[in-house]
Amino acid sequence: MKETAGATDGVGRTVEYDAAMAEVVADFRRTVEQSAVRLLALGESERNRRAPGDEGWTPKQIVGHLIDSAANNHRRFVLGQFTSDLVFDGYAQEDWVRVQAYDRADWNTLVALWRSYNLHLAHVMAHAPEEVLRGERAEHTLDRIAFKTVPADRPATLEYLMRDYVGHLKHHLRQIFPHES
Ligand code: NI
Repeated sequence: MKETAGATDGVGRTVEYDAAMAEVVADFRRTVEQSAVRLLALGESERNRRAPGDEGWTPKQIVGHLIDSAANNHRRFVLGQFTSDLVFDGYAQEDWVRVQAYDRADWNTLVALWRSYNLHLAHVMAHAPEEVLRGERAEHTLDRIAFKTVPADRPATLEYLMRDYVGHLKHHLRQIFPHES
């Protein structure tokens, strides 16, 4: 699913978002480490088979898209710690996947980059001060850039954006490994 087309669920106070941030980060790290092992074990034909999903991407393109998501959200997670708003641009996701020719990239390199980039984002999340994470921002673009959007007239938090990032990552991993929770 596109990050710009997620279902609206208000400010995200659903069961999915109730865990403490430390648990979210621990779960995120575990997901990344375990998935990296499983991704590397995929055979050549499995990596290049179209996975279920609106985009019709292969696992290679999905991992590429997740690297793009990591890169775009990296800037948001950093900037959001010293700006008062959460006003960020989206990115043309299909175009990013296309021009980077992820379908022809080396699989081991892609998975290693995906793993390392996400472990760094976990580190960034773990070191963001709680008051910064929880501070409500009236001005934001999460009605457009979030996976599960926040209405423009409701405040958003950096914590929400980080949790939403992990939710998006898991959504795409389920396209590759549909039998996982
Ligand atoms: Ni996506």
